[in-house]
Amino acid sequence: PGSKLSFEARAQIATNSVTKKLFEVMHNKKSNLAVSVDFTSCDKVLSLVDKVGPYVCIVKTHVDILEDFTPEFVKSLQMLAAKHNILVFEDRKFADIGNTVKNQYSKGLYHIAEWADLVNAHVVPGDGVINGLKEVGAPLGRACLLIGEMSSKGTLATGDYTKAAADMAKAHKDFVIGFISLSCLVNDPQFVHMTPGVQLSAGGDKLGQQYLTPEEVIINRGSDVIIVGRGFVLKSEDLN
Ligand code: 5BU
Repeated sequence: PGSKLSFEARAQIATNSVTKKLFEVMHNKKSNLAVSVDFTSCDKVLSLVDKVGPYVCIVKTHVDILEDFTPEFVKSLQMLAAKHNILVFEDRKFADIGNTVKNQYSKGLYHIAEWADLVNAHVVPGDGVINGLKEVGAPLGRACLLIGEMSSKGTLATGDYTKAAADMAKAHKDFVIGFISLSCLVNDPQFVHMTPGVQLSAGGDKLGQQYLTPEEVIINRGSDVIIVGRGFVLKSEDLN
């Protein structure tokens, strides 16, 4: 499954500027690794981003788990992202009516739209969630991934739900640039597929996370980007 085109060729045909930049970064850095920096302190996040910067195409954040968040954190993160040529993906998983997600995206403590190249959204509300995010994000040159599948045990995002997510993405190609999924959902080289729940050996954690191997995800299932958190980070130090 998936596109057989190179990331370089996909960058050339990409119509969305975030897609284009992502494929260029992936081609130039020869990396399809997104690191999920799930620390709860800003310093730990920043220091890991600086260390892995040369080797990754994306850093994925959960800004709402930081215990010492300040606006300066965002400035430092953006400096590191520029230094290492990385895209920033805030894994916010928006899942409300359009008017609410608009505010969650642009306001509150985090002003996510000001610094995150990419965010993601659940499709359970219907496409109002996309329209709300788009009103804020499109003028800023941001983009969104839809959650078509999840890595966790017992996920309800399967079958018709996944298919509906794919259809929603196709109907919003100006702002939705792809999916969080466990495999290639739409065989269109303009869509990017990113897969969490990846470690070098298959398995899981005590809270229902399930891991596939990079080989399974990229080669057998045709995804584009592996998202790795603890498999990458916990080897050297505890996440918290
Ligand atoms: P891990 O440490 O590699 O298990 O971390 C996986 C990350 O990806 C973590 O930040 C999750 O919140 C995120 N994630 C996921 O694991 N599974 C999903 O289906 C989605 C996000 Br969507």
